[in-house]
Amino acid sequence: MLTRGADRKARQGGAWRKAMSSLQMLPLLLLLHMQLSKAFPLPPQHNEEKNIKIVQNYLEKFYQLPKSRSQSTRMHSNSVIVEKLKEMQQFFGLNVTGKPNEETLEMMQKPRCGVPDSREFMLTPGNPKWPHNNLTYRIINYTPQLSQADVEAAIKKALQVWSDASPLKFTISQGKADINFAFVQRVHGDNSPFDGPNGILAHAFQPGQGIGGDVHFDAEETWTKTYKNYNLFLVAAHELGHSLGLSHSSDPGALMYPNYAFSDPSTYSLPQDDINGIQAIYGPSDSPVQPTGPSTPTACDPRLTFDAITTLRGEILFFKDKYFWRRHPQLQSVDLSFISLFWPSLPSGIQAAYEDVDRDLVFLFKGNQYWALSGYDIQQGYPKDISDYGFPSNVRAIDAAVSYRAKTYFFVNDQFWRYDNQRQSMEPGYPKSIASTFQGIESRVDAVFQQNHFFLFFSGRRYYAFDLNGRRVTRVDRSIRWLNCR
Ligand code: 01S
Ligand code: CA
Ligand code: ZN
Ligand code: ZN
Repeated sequence: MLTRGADRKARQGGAWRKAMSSLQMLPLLLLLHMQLSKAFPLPPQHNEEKNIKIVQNYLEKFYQLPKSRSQSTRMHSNSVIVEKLKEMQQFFGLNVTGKPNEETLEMMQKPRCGVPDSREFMLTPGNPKWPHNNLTYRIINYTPQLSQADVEAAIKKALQVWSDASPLKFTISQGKADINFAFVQRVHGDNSPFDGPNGILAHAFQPGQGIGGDVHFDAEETWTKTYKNYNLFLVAAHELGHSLGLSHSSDPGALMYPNYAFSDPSTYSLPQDDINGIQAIYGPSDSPVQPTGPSTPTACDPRLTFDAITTLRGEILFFKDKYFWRRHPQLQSVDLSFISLFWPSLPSGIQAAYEDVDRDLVFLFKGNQYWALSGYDIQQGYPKDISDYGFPSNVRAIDAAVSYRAKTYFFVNDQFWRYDNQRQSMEPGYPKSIASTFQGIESRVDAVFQQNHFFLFFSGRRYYAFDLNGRRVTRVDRSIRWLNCR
């Protein structure tokens, strides 16, 4: 077994080095093609193409490999693919080769990882569960990076996430306990060594005797109680899902989704998919009101509305809760991503956004606060207060904003303000009624952005294309059209 693995590793390593030295400049497509040929010695042509697609799609979906449609954009740099592959192999405990070899392809094709539309929780194989609802826990040791009180608070809060959604109760114990929490590193006696900073952050054992239910945190990670990587509460909550009998979910918004994503602990609410999962094992909560949680938005849900929309250097960003969709202008492809993945310190629920093309900045608004982004970097000194723009103090939040020809339009209820970007002041004579200037825009605006000589207003399930030259609405259609839905 060991020899075979090592042998295979050496063989493929050789092939890879050869490929690297002679084909440095070849596009990814060809390299992948060659590697896949190595993994499958005699595959028919269509099989190779299929495998390339599998790798491509998998890495795009789960490892943020930039999406590609055309030949030219498919040529990601080699090192990006290799790194993404390594990350994936690391994650699944495969040989970390950076190559799409047999076991990697196999793993990519397992339904729990790859099926795009089975967005659901998974029970652990064999459906293990605790035979009683009163569980005990114990914290074996601590990390020097947080105070003991902070570690205890993080774990207590993580336990509460699950007890609030189920009939389970957790009690701390000084002696023997069902669930033991420990910070350990590298080889630590359970045949699943940790890997130093990043990669695997923690693991947990399914319900059972002895080590069953126990949670191990990689002691070499930086553990925090903030948005900085990695928030102990969020990881502990994920691990506890495993301790209670849940496997990874394919819903990208679920706590049990394999990848770490930051979410503000102070407003944390267990996602609906995880609630469904824990209740499938232990039944509903004892409390009279059943908990509900946020559901991951689906692009083509006809009820979908947007929080805010802006362009950003040619892309269009559609904000919704803790997510945003990114639409590429030429490819017209749309991906869902987390706000926190791009901007860890931003809140969810952005209410308005606009791009100042002249300053190459994007501004995001929530309540009375706003942030400036340069590309994907938040500028120093933010958030600031919207009173900077000259809003009266009764304006507490902005519904929508858009900038065009050095003026910025802010929409609040049925009125709008106009701000002069150069003079940096609100223009006199505002607010005005939206309907008087933008005829055909009758209701409150959720979001607006500019494209060519149009303002695209979004209100509920519809959008309105307002022609700035003709000063009238020239098209009304369903909002989700922008996400390539019918
Ligand atoms: N633990 O539960 C995990 O999912 C491991 C990988 C397993 C293959 C052991 C892990 O540390 N995954 C990373 C992680 O961030 C990616 N897990 C915690 C989380 O909050 N998703
Ligand atoms: Ca690690
Ligand atoms: Zn362990
Ligand atoms: Zn996990």
